[in-house]
Amino acid sequence: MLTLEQIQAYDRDGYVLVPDVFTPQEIEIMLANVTKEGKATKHQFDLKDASGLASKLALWSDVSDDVFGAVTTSPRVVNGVRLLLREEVYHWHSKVMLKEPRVGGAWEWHQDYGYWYGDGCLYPRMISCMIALDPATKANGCLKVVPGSHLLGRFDHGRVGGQAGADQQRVQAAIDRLGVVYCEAPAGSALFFHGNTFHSSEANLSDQPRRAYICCYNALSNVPYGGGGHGRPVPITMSPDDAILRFAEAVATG
Ligand SMILES: O=C(O)CCC(=O)C(=O)O
Repeated sequence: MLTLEQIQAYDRDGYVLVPDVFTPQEIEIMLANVTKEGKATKHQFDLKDASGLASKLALWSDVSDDVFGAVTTSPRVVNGVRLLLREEVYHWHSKVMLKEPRVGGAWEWHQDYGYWYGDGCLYPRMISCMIALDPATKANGCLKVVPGSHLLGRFDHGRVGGQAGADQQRVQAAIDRLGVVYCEAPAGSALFFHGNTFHSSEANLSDQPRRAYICCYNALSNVPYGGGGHGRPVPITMSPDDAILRFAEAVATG
């Protein structure tokens, strides 16, 4: 459960990093599911940065009856998001982010609501929760954020490499005023960030992978107009707190 201080930090900064949300055993199970043949490999594609380096990404909108679904519906994540948004939420989409050693590309500065806006969401009442599967460091391309940028409103976005990137001059002005924080994060931590928080990450030129699982949620009051968008706008049925361990046991015992 988030503390009052963590909620206040999120309101002020547009992000909050919460350590030890998942145990080393749970992270090991998630990583095994990232690397084995299945959902994470089936949906995988490359997204190039401006210099041509690629990050791998697998994205889906359904809540599957597996380890990934257990994380997406974990009360540790969903209750956090509900507390930060102060309302009921639904699952928008989830994604596995793979930054491979030495070749994993950068993510350009953007707001997630920069493009979710185009899906027909009227408000930026949307939150992402980034779960570190490896320790995320400056060297392997951890997420960077502009603190307080969630209060700037939505900037225009265009194409930068294969990605959606925000108006670079305006982003630089925001950085000059607000600064940048490198969100170095231990494995098992969860970084909650607002749909309008500016974020990016640098290429992974280290020898270590930087893998993460990001679950994204929308407020139930913010269902896109026009029938577009991601996910099914229904309240989330939360999984039991030991669901990840139970899935792994079920697979192990056949
Ligand atoms: O994985 C990263 O470093 C960046 C991810 C990101 O920017 C996003 O999912 O919107």
